Amino acid sequence: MTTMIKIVKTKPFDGQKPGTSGLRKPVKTFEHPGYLENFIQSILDVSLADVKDRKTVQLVIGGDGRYYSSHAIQTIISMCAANEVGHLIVAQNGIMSTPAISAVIRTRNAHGGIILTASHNPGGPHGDFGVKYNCSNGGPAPDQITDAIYARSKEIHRYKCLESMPVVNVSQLGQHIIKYSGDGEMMVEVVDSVDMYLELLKRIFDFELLRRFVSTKRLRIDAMNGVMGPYVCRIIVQELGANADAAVRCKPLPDFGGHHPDPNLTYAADLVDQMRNGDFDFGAAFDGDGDRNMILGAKGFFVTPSDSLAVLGENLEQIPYFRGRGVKGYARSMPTSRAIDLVAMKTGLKCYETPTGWKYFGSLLDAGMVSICGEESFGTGSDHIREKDGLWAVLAWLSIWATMPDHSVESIVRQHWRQFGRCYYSRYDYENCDVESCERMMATLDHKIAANQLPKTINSDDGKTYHVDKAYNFGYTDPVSGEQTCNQGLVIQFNDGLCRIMFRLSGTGSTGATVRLYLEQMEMDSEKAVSGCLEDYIRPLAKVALEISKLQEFTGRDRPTVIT
Ligand code: VG1
Ligand code: CO
Repeated sequence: MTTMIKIVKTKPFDGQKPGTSGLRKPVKTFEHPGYLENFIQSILDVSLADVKDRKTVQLVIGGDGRYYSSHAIQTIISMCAANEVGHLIVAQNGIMSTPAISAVIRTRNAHGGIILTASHNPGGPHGDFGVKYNCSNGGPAPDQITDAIYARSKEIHRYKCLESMPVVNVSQLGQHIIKYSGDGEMMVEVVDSVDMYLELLKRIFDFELLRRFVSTKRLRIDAMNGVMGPYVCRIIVQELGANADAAVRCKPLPDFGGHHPDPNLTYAADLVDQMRNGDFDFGAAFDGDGDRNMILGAKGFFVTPSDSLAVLGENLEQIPYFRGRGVKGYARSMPTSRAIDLVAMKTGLKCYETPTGWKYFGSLLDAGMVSICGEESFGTGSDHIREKDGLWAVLAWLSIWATMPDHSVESIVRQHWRQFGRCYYSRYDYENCDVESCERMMATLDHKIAANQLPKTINSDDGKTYHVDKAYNFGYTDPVSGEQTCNQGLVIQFNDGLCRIMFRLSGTGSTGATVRLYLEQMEMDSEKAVSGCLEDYIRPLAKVALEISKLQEFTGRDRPTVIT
C-alpha cells in the first residue's frame, strides 16, 4: 500500500523574509507547526513554477547538522515527494558543507538545493536554525528569487506533504524509492558528504605537492564542531597526511558544543591561544557550514580576510586550476578592504565592488568576469563553485606557500604589504542591540549624508585630521543582469580616499539588531605598511566614526561585542 498526497491548510507567518543569506530564526520559531512547511512550500512553488516535468527535477538537500536538521530533512523529503519532485540527492546524515552542496548541485546538474543552516549563528534548542535556497548554478538565490519566495510566504494557504511516510534512513548510502498515490515515485539518493567535493578539489589543486608540503609543516585546523569535521579528517589528515593532532573539534555537534561556530578572534579564541603558545606553522578555523575561514600563521599571526583575499589574488596563478584558465578579474563586497584593488591596479584586471552577501558574486562568476571573490567576514572563494569555500581557501594558502617554502605565513603577508601597500582594517560589531534605535541611527546618518550636513574636517584628539571627501548610501547595479540594489550601507570617505568608514545593519541575525562598523585606512608607504601598528591607524578613525554616527548614544553601547 502506498501513501497519499495530503494537502494541508495553512496561514502565512510574518517575517519569512530571507536575509543576507537565507531565512534564519530561532529554533523555537521553526518549531511552530507549519512554519518550516510554509517556507519550504514557498521555495518549491517559486523554484518549480516554470518546470514542465517535475519528474526531471533533482534537488540537493544537506546542511551543517545543527539541531532540528534531522526533523527538517524528513519533512522536506515528504514535501518534495508530494510536490512531485523526481529525485532528491540527500547528504549522508544530512551533513554537507555549503560549498560542497554548491559543488554537488553543479556536478549533478541539479535544479537547485536546499541548505539547512544558520551558518555562523549558534545552534541547539535555544539557538538558530536556517533554510537557504540555491539555484542551478550552485549559488544562493538572487534577490529576485528570494523576494518571490517571501511574497509567496505572505499569501500561502496550503502546503503538500505525504500522508504517512516511513522515515528515510539518511545514514545509509544508496537509493531509496518513495512511492505515493498509486504510481507516484521519488528517488532519494543518499550520498557521501565529502566525495564529490573532494573530487572537485583534486582537479583544482596539486594534491601530490600539497602532501609533500604538509609533511614539512605543523597544522592546526579547527572545525569548531561544525560541518567541517569530516572534511578536515578526510582531506587534511587522510589525503594530505597531516598529523592527527592537526584536526581539532572535528565532531559535528547539533549545538556546536555550545559555542558560536564563527571563525574570528573572539569566537575561535582557543585556536588563537593554541597557535600563540604552541609551535604550529599554520592554523585555520571554519564556521558552522564551512564556507567561512580564518587563517593564522605561527604564533597566532592573524591574516585579515581582506589581506587573505589580496594575497591569494596576487598569487592565484600558482594554483594549477588558474594556471590553466588564467585569472579573469576580482570582486569584493563593499566593506571589504581595498587590498585586492591594489592588486588589481598592478595586474590591470578589474575589481568589482558588490553589496554584502555572496549572492551578489554569482552573476559575475557565471559570466566569467571574475576568478576570485571575497568578503571581510571571513569569506573567500573562486569560480570553481558559487559559494565561499573555507577549505578551498586553506588549500589555496598551502599551495601558494608551497611555492615559497622558506617563507612563513607572516612573511608572505609582510612581503605583500611592502609591495602593494597595506589597508589597515578592523570591524566593530555591536550585537543584539535594540532594533528601533539602530534603525534611527542609520536613518539619521543617512539623512545627514544626503543633506550634506557632515562636518568637512574632523580633528581627532591624537592630532590627526580627517577631511571628508565623499559620503554616500551604497547602491549597486549588477553589471550582468542590470538588477539594482540600494541601501547597502553608509560610506564616508576621507583624505583623498585613503580612509573609509562604513556602517551596516546585519542581515543574518535572528533577534535584535547588529550594527557593523567597518574601518579602513590605506597606507602606501612600504615601510609604514610593514611596521605600523594597527591600533594607531584604527583607534582615531573609530573615534571619528563614533562621533559622526553618535553610535554610542543611539545604541547605549560603549564598546563593541566583537572586534575583528
Ligand atoms: C554576514 C556577513 C556577510 C556574509 C553573511 C553570510 O552578513 O557580513 O559578508 O556574506 O554574513 O555569511 P550580515 O548581513 O550579518 O553582515 V555565512 O557564513 O553566515 O552564510
Ligand atoms: Co557560513
